[in-house]
Amino acid sequence: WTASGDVNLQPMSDEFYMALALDMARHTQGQTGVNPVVGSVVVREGAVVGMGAHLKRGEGHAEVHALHMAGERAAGSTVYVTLEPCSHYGATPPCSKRLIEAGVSRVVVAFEDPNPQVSGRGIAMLREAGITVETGVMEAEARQLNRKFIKFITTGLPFITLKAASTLDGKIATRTGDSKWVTGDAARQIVHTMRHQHAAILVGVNTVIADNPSLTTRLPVPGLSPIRIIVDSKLRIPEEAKVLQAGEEGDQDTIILTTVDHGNPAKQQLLEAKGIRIIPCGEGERVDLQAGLKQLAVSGIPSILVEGGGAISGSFLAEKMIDEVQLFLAPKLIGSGGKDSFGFIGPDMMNDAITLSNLQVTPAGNDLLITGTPSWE
Ligand code: AOF
Ligand code: ZN
Repeated sequence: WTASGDVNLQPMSDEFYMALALDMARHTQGQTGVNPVVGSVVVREGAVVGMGAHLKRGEGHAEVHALHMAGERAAGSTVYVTLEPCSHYGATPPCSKRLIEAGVSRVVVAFEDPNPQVSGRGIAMLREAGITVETGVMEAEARQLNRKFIKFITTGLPFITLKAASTLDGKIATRTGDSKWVTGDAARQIVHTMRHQHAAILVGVNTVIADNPSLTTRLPVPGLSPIRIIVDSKLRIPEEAKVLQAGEEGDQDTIILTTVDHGNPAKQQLLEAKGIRIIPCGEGERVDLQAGLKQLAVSGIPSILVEGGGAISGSFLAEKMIDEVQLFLAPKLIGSGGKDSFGFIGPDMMNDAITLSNLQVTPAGNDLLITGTPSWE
């Protein structure tokens, strides 16, 4: 009966209220753009008097919503926030200033804001004003929840999730190229949730040619559809491809990463006339993925779900650009003629294999979902 459903969590502890703030933040994943997900709870004399979450970039921060709900009762309260309150004038005035003005007594923070514009200044402002500040409460959970924001704000590159769905022997299609379907419904539902939680989804042009996917989010209740990015070095994309048409809501964008030398200016013009953004990056035969990712980050894309196929997934792995792997495994075996899920030339020695840590194994219907973090040192 605790906020997180965890029976081991002490009621009326800092963790109890931080878990509630984290829950609110967790439910807004995918909707805050380049901003973090943040939740806040105001507690006074043993009662929750305010709650809030940051819902959308440009709108109020979590603490502001929570303080607004608390009104006069914020004076003398303890405020829980999943991220250090900000100290800068951004789209909104500093939350630390607002907390000081509200007369709160104590602020409990999960972790310091890695945004260089803040990084400790918010906490310092609060302490200077005589407010007791505690940090590090449920820090690991809070960092995990904002891992995309942390990568984006500290490196200027998007967080890259690699998703693949393969047979137990690591194949994404049979020897004839048939791939419908490797995994079952439950796994595919999780993929749509992943799409909702990423700013963009990326595939290679071969996947567009082979499968003509629409790459939108389709869930029992409406989800957010990511921007669609196609890696297409020679602009081979078919004009009638579904990814080039506006989605049902008509609002998702499509971007094509290509080469400077794609040699097809007429096709480029045609695509641009359809409203497709073309980013030339890389000379010669291959798209320079690193350069492309930098440009995408500058355009305000903090996270990308790479959904294949094998060649693209392989390139991202070979170039060490993956932050997280989400691998669905179907209990099927199709033999050596099948298509590899990760098409890269691997190392000579087993010792040099790409190794995943923080491994989590979750059943998804009849399939398994294995989540891990590659270590690139
Ligand atoms: C908070 N509470 O709820 C959020 C914070 O563009 P702005 O003005 O919204 O500022 C965004 C930055 O503010 C973001 O990069 C992060 O450092 C912080 N986000 N801070 O105190 C919140 N969303
Ligand atoms: Zn703020």
